[in-house]
Order: sequence, then structure tokens, then C-alpha cells
Amino acid sequence: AAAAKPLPAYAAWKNAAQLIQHSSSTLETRRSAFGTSVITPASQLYVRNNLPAPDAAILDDRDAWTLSVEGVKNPRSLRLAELKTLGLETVATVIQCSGNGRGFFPSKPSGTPWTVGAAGCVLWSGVPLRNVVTALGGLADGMLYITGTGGEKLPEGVDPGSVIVERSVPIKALEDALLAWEMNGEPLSLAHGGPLRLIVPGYQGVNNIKYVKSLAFTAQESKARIMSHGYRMTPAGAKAAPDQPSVLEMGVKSWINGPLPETGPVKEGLVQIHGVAFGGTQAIKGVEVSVDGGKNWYPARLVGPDLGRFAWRQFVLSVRLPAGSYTLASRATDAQGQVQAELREENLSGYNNNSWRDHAVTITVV
Ligand code: MSS
Repeated sequence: AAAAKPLPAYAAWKNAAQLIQHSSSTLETRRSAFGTSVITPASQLYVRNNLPAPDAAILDDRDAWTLSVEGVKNPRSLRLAELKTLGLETVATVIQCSGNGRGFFPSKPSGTPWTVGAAGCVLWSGVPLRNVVTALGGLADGMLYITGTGGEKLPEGVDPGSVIVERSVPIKALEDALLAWEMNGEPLSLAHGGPLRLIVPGYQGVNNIKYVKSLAFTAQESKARIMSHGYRMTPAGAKAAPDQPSVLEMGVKSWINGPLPETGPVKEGLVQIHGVAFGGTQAIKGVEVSVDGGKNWYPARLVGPDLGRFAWRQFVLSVRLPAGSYTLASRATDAQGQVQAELREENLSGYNNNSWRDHAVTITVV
């Protein structure tokens, strides 16, 4: 086998053994690395960058980072030092790339073939965005979206709108959105959007703008390509268009992280089948596990602390398995009673794959 590629400089501090390096801008957590506690360590959290990460010098003086805010009664720029005076909250969220699970699409959509590891559950600390709005006199009239813009230096000689990372989410997200400068108890790394990141709890990864430079409350969605044509649920065989649904709130999803075929045969007897389940903006009500590919289901037990509706829950089913081959699947139900789908929703780019069948694994018990 080829020697493992060294990690890209902005992520050199991560644990290479726990990551699958698809490219210098796409690092995936190994399925076997998720473990059974709730929080994903930063050292093994996935990374997805649509543009090259900014120069690490933007972290030299974190408090000097400025955010411009528009679409409020008194629009202006605020330094991070000032944002830190406006309030403080911590929220646990699942951060997941919209393309997580793309690797299970038989159509092989273009984009990173993530299986389960473009996701993690982490703690963010920062100021609630609504506090910032209040400090700036409240929303201007008629604003329907929160539009966040990333602080990357754009490549020269191309239309900025074709590459800029700028996303709009519905204004209702203001209730929960956070401007975060800390993750898992450490100053936010460049890899994950330091010095300042917009967190939209329960929404697909792309809506969580790293190194956020500008926030605008707007009457319309951003015209940037990443919003108008990118990250849309485009039917297979069709062309992306702004009238197709955008990837916003995450749906109910779960998968098993152990035992796995890649960690070798399991000894017969009692087996602890464990995994993670989350419901986007909804809490998890329960998880069922099957050992026969979905014919029979048994209720699993939720394990560990409940860190709120945006976090994932670890689950376990303790089951006695004699020697044989078993197809393990999990199926989550959210607080509103919505059940994880059996089948993926086919789409051109391989987004929103919540299919329990696609996430099943077959293990050997000896
Ligand atoms: N932001 C910015 N600024 N830039 C970029 O590139 N990306 C996205 C988000 N944000 C970006 C941003 C994506 S796309 C994702 S997933 C996320 O981010 C990731 O994160 P991390 O931290 O993990 O890396 Mo898909 O849906």
C-alpha cells in the first residue's frame, strides 16, 4: 500500500490515522473512529473546503477580525472583541456535509464519495446572532433570509459570484443561529472556520459559513452560484436550477459505527451494536436496530448525555449472536414521529442521503 499522504498544512494537527484523505480540501472521519461518547474530537472531525483555506495569519489577532452586518436598522462592522461582549451561549450540533453518504449512490455523482464520515457532533461557543441583531437596532423591514459570506481570498480572473462561499438560510434560523469562536473548548481552528463561524444548528454543513466576513439580512437569496445552482436537489439527469429545493435542514438519520466489517470478525455471544442518530432540528425519540437487513427491528437504548435536539445520540443494542453473517441496520425516529427513510432520494449531486438501507453493514460472527 502507498504511504499515507501527509495532511494539508491547515489540518496538520489532526490525527491522520483516523481520517480518510480524499483531497487536500476533503478529509473524512473513519467510520471505526467515531467511538461511543457523544462529542467528536477536533483531531478527527471531517473537513470540507470549497475554496483553499485562508492564510493562517487571520488567527494572529482573533479579536481584530471584523464582521460587517447589513439588513438591520443600524448596519455596521463589529470586531470580534465587541461580539464577545454581546452574549455567550454553547450549543452542541451535528455538523454534516450535505454530500455525506454520496459514496452509496450507485450513480457515482461527481463530488467526494463520503460514506458516513463527513459528520461529527461538536460544541460551539459564541454569541447568539439574535443578540447581535438586537444590538444593531433590530431587523430592517422585509428581511427573509440570513446571508453569510466566507472570508476566503477569491481566485483572480474568475467571476467572484461563481466561487464565493455565500449561503442564505430562512430567517427563522435566527432563533438558534450562533456566531462561534470556540469549538470543543478550544479557540476555533482555521480548519473549522476560525476566528469566527456562523453556526446554523440543524442545517446541512454548507450553511455554516467559516471565517464569516459578512452577514446580511436580505429580502432575497444570495445570487452566488453556490446558492443559486449549487447544493440543490436536482433530479438525476436534469440541470441545476434555482427553483429546485436547496439543502437546508437535515432530516432524521442514523448509522451503525460498530461492529464493522473493517474491524474484523466478531466473536459469537453478546455483541454491543452501537451507532449515532440525529434529527436535524428535531430531537431523537428512538432508534431501532435490525440484524437481518431490516426484516425485524428491536428498540435500541440511547446512551450518554442528551446534549439537546441539535446533537446526536449514541445508541446501543445488546444482542446475542451465534456464528453467522448478519446485516446490521439502524432506523431512527425523531420527536415529531418522522421515521428515517429506507431509500435515498435520488438526485444529481448525491445530497441528503438518509437511507437506512444504504448505511447497513454486513458482519461475520465466528
Ligand atoms: N465556509 C466557507 N467560508 N468556505 C467553505 O468552503 N464549506 C462548507 C461549510 N462552510 C465552506 C464553508 C461545507 S460544504 C461544509 S460541509 C462545511 O463548511 C464543512 O465544515 P468543516 O468544519 O467540517 O470543514 Mo458540505 O455541505
